[in-house]
Amino acid sequence: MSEIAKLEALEILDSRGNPTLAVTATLADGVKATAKVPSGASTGKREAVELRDGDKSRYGGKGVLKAKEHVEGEIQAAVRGCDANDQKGLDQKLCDLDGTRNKGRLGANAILGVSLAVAHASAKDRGLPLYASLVNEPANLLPTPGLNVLNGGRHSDNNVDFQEFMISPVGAPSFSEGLRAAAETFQTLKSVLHKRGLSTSVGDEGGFAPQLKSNEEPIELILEAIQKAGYAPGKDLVIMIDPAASEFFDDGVYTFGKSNQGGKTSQQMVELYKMWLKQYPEIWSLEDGMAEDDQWGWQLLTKELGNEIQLVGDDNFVTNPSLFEKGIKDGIANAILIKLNQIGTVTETLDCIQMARDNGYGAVISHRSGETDDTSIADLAVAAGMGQIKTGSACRGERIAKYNRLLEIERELGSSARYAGINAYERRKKQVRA
Ligand code: 2PG
Ligand code: MG
Repeated sequence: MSEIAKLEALEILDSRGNPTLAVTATLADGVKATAKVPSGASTGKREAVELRDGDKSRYGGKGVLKAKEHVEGEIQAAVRGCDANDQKGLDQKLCDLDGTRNKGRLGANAILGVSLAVAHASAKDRGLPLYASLVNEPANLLPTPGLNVLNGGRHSDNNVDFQEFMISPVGAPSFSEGLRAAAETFQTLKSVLHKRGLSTSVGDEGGFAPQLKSNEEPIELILEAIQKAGYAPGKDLVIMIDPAASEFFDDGVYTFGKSNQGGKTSQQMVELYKMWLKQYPEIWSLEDGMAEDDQWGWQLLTKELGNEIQLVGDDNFVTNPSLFEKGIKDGIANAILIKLNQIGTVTETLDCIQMARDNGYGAVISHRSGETDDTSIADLAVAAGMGQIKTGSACRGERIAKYNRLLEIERELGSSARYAGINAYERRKKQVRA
């Protein structure tokens, strides 16, 4: 048994320049590990609570000194002496100690920092990489990445309503070759934009964020870039979209406010997606196509398109096993987005992934728009073995850190490494045909 001896927390900055927590766990034998907590912008209402100080004289109220105090005070006192190798026991203890349903008392940032730092310390203590120590079965599947090369919505100040336009190198033979194809396409997209006199400044997740004429234009530009980079759209690289529709849904209407293109009902949104799929068969995944509170719209979307493409639930499931279970029963989506800080512990995150697997759902491991150089999600993606990750574009250090970690894991696994490639996509198509 390796006992937890000490917990320390530090208020650091995330990629948007807002405070977040770094937690360091030290074990009795001196082994030490640190985890840094991410932070979202387009958050689901039912996410676990990120505790902020609310003291307007510091960081506009966004400081996390209370969460730091909780880690070093109450949490440390409760978990000191606990077995670092018993992640489940630790996470249960953290949830019980908090005592609320949404981790609002101690803060999901404090709790996740501890949960993840101890996971790292335990791995180190056992001489295992994190991806191998998180699960019992051998983990050797490298995920297919979705690179968010064009940013809109809450992640940029351009006039594109939809938040993320991603490219996914499904046709590559390996993770490293896939990353290369995506990075080359990203560079080509830069010159495509540049030639048209469009801005090549980037948004929060490293994708370009130009002013465009419509919400379709990003797709056209990306398809052009894929081709110009020498790849086949729909074969080598496919498109994944995250409109983050909760962000522009109000009073039963989806309003395209940024592009000033009016409003749509749920039914009309489904019609729009159907039209896009006809026009752009390269689209194979749609995340948060409907708002978290639009249950009827989600059911309609799943009924109409669930047999054709991947439909990922993010804001509606918020990596919460009970919400996800209900969503599955209600026939919503066919995949889930997985973000550690939406739920706040490693164990509950792994439970959600297991639930996806058990129910034939896909699972996409994801970063947040506010990130640090922490690379835990790269290891989590390999541990999960579900074959998909999205962690931003091919630039910005906090995004690249995760892709680079996956390159390291691929090298470390050597000949046993497998690349998910087209598999997640094929699996869905097969399910559909069956
Ligand atoms: C999303 C995420 C990550 P945020 O909506 O999927 O891309 O954004 O972290 O702002 O919630
Ligand atoms: Mg999302």
